Amino acid sequence: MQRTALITGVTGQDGSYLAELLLDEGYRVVGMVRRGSSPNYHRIEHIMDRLVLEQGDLLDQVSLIQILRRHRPQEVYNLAAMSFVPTSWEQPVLTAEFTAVGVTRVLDAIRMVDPTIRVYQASSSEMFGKVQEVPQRETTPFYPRSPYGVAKVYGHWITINYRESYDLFAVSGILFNHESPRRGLEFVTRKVTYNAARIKLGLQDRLPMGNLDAKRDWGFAGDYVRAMWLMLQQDKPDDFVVATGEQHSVRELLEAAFGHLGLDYQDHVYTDPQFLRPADVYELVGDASKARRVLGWEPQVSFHELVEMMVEHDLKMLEEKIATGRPPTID
Ligand code: NDP
Ligand code: GDR
Repeated sequence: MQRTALITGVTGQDGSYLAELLLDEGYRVVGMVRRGSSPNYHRIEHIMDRLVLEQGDLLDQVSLIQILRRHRPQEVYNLAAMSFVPTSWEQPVLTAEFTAVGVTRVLDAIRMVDPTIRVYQASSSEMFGKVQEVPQRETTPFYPRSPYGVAKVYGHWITINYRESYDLFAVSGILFNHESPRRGLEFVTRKVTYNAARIKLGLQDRLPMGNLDAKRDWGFAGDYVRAMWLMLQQDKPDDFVVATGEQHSVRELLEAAFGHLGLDYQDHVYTDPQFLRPADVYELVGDASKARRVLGWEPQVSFHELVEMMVEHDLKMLEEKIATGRPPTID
């Protein structure tokens, strides 16, 4: 019998890659979307005819229950969240409603409609924040450094608590930063690759940035969604760190992206205090040996391949727009 999966956050970076993977695996894929004043489907346009879209919101318990009742999925992937860290200082309460309490709403809906549904919660390396151990693994204590990180810690623990309280098959993937040509423009990797491409094409000359010394463990989103799926195919529910184990600074990211285009980032980049955070996470690097051992998961794309993939995508996209007389910006 064909399996059904529900993805919350299907319009986001990870939602779009996960939807592709699940369709390839033969699932019927239901995507939950928010109603906005205009549709925001650019990341899933190419698979729209194969998806079932349902309106719902993490703030609205009834919408979650109704979607589960209507489609009776075997698997739920809760990827929806307010995911941009700086915004979490601007809107800390809303961030908590989406990113923290929203998880409880999803879990409660599952508990009420069908407690045999398997559920994946999108936890984050931001929970490690001011790191207590290097590299970070499943047992490393959390020390979040933003309202977003704090909200994710709540989501992580409520998932574990519902697993232990109600015997749900509820798992939490502690994913380190993962990027792609579909990454939002405000995140540092895409900001760098998109603007480097614009500078290469003479569309601008300068790029304001924040903390260039911050270090991250960056992988490819396409690789990471496979780990999510694998976690729900196991015999018992458990939590996993998903990371490459390699660390690079924002400065190295700039060198790689601008260097790929034959540019020197130092000729173009300057520090603008508006991109510094009230409290930053200075370094993250994950130990994914448990995911390797239990799930058989391995990242396929290296840091340099990832940066090149993103730069090439942005350059091509901008060149096509210029060639066809369209504004050289993101639609
Ligand atoms: P995006 O920001 O690209 O996508 C977020 C998604 O959540 C969008 O589809 C958005 O919908 C949806 N959403 C936001 N608020 C609500 C709401 N109230 N109700 C319903 N849907 C909502 O994030 P990513 O794809 O990068 O990340 C996916 C998940 O993984 C997030 O939970 C994120 O916090 C987490 N994560 C991400 C990592 C990364 O490096 N990418 C690392 C670790 C964790 P809309 O299009 O309408 O805005
Ligand atoms: P992060 O990602 O906060 O790790 O959260 P982001 O790409 O925004 O920042 C990474 C690091 O780069 C530094 N930085 C800048 N960041 C941005 N956005 N813009 C800049 O100009 C800039 N200059 C330097 C930041 O200070 C930071 O240290 C992402 C999100 O996807 C979360 O949802 C997810 O949980 C974590 O990754 C893992």
